[in-house]
Amino acid sequence: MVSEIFDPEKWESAGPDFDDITYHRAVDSGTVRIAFDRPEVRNAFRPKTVDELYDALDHAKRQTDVGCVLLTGNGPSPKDGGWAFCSGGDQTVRGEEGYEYRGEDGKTDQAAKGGRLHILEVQRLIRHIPKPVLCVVPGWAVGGGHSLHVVCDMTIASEDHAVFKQTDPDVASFDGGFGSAYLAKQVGQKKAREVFFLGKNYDAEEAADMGMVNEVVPHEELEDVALEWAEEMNSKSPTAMRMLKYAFNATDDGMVGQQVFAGEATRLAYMTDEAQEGRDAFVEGREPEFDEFDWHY
Ligand code: S0N
Repeated sequence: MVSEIFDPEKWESAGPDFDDITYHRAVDSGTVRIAFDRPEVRNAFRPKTVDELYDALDHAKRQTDVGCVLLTGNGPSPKDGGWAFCSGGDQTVRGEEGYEYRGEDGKTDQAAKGGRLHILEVQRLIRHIPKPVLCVVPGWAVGGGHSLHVVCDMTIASEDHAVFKQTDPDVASFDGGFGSAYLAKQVGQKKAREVFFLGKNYDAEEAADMGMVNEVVPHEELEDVALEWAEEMNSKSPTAMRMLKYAFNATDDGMVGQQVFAGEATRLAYMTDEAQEGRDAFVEGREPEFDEFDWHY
């Protein structure tokens, strides 16, 4: 079972198989669904989970017929029925130098040793993937899991089970980037400091009132509403959606935001006759003829 609220008839495998996440594509649709699949630990991520999440997102990014990406968590927990989107970094694999992932044979994965905090690479991929990423929160969104919801383009949450909570200072970790600074852009400085400094629980309604959740949805309808939102977004102009996402990002992303936005502008410019004349002139060893092209106003 993927999730009690997941309808298997609407989905098929999206390609690569993973252990710590599931990756599906809606039938006859450009929507993909990536889900944490460690419900017994409230979908905490270990280094392997993060690697798989990165790979799935990168795969979705490269599919030109894929639009919206849903990021969610499977559930409920077979142990106690609890629901989670993600409870952040798996604290049992956090060693003195950072994360140490012990594989099936009990040996430490050297690639994960040394405190490589690569969930931040996933955050950046969510931020820069040229498609909307909708966070679908069926239960706990905690610590690094809370930060992932913050960086997604939009969030919808279960009315019955979603709980938003920041425990970073309780476990002596701190997301000083999107998790905190960008959260403050969403909910305001005072509220963001309250979220981190007090570590209170907020239900879906409170999170929506604060401005970090777009819609509160009855639990049983969460996956259906997520798919409806995704299909709505997929029906829009891909170029407009991409440029809008990058425009929203640009004001907060400094020169990287400018670079990403400008990269898309360059790609669009390359499609013009004017750009093709520049390229052709070079390849043909002649001076370019730009006279016929307007100085638009
Ligand atoms: C989620 C909470 C609030 C749920 O409480 P509840 O419902 O009472 O369930 P529990 O009985 O507590 O949990 C059920 C089982 O799940 C295990 N478990 C839960 N969360 C984790 C976890 N994060 N790691 C490992 N195991 C977890 C429980 O142990 C329990 O197992 P059993 O059944 O065997 O007893 C509650 O569980 C809770 O508070 N969890 C911890 C939340 C937390 O502190 N997370 C870590 C916060 N920090 C980060 O995420 C690091 C941030 C991060 O990753 C990062 C950020 C920026 C830059 C880099 C990084 C990086 O480190 O990579």
